[in-house]
Amino acid sequence: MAFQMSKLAARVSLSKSVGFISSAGNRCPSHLNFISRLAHRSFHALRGSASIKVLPSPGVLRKADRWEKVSTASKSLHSQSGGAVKPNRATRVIVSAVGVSAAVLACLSTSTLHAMNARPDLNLDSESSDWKEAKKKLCSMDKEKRRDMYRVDFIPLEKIPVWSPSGVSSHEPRYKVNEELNKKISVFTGDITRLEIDAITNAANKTLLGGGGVDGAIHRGAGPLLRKECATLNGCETGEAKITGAYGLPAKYVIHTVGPIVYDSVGESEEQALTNCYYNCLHTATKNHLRTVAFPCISTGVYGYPPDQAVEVALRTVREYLEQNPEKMDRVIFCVFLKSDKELYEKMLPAYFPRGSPPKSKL
Ligand code: AR6
Repeated sequence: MAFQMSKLAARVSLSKSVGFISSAGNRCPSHLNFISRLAHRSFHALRGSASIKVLPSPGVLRKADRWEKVSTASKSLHSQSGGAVKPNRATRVIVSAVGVSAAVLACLSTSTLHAMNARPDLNLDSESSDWKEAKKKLCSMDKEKRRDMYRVDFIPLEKIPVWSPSGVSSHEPRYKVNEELNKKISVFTGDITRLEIDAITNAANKTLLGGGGVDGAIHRGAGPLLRKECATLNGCETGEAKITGAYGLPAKYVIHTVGPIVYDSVGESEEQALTNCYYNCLHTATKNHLRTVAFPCISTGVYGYPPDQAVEVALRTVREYLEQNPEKMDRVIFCVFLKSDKELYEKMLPAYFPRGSPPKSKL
């Protein structure tokens, strides 16, 4: 009985702390709240029949304080109830039920507290969180801690191979062989939001407030704080680039750019605007000491830039930027989503990043 009472006391304290976790972290599953309410009601019923004094509410306590209160509360109830309280059978049934609930809840609450510990005061899911505070905290975390915060699965840089040509290129090289630059290029097929690198670039619109395609995927992955930060940037003109935190994404930053819209055919101004997108994103990255960057195929979705022309702009601009700033960038990843884009990049890369010819056989 004393054991059950101790659990009950623990439950009273825990129900408060779980309530706190629920409102702060929005991570408390509804069944926990249900158990919490059930236990609370049972406790009040028991209090009426057994004349037990209610402990002062612990309110929102620090984790250590909460556990201290739990143990004090257990002792207090134990001594108060010792022999003097003789509950009837119905009360014993209620107490047992509450005891089991408390044990289950204690386990669940412990794991919730661990999760809270891993995500200290940082809720990336809530629109009411302070984006500046969140950005600052994320920037100060090491990689292991940040990994607890990701809202999507991640792919580390080590799992993204450096590009190597498959088969013989039908294109004449347009630049000299430079093996140092070749080591900085990757082609990744898949979702850009999963890349754990310094910065991913976003094919955004002028409002920077989100949209469809890759823009939508980035905003969904990052969570509501990305939109909050974007709302402070006064939009973005075509060809420009603006940088924000990446919040729940594995990348550290998002560089937003707005590609040109192609209505009929690509003219000089569209081509220049797309060149500016790639250049300004790379420039923004290096200005912020970011050394690993991924690009989606900017403008080639709903903005209608023909992919076979866009690939040439992308490769030329990156090649020339790397030639001029070889020491400032470790890796540029061309992130392709469609099989047709993957084939285009595979076909065109040897023209912009040619490999050295293999040594000639002396036979
Ligand atoms: N990861 C990588 N690439 C992706 C992903 C992803 N998760 N999703 C799509 N793509 P688009 P745009 C590819 O239309 O043409 C938005 O509504 C996609 O296959 O996203 O520059 C903005 O808000 C394509 O190759 O961008 C703007 O209003 C590429 O990303 C507008 O679309 C770009 O397609 C911008 O249009």
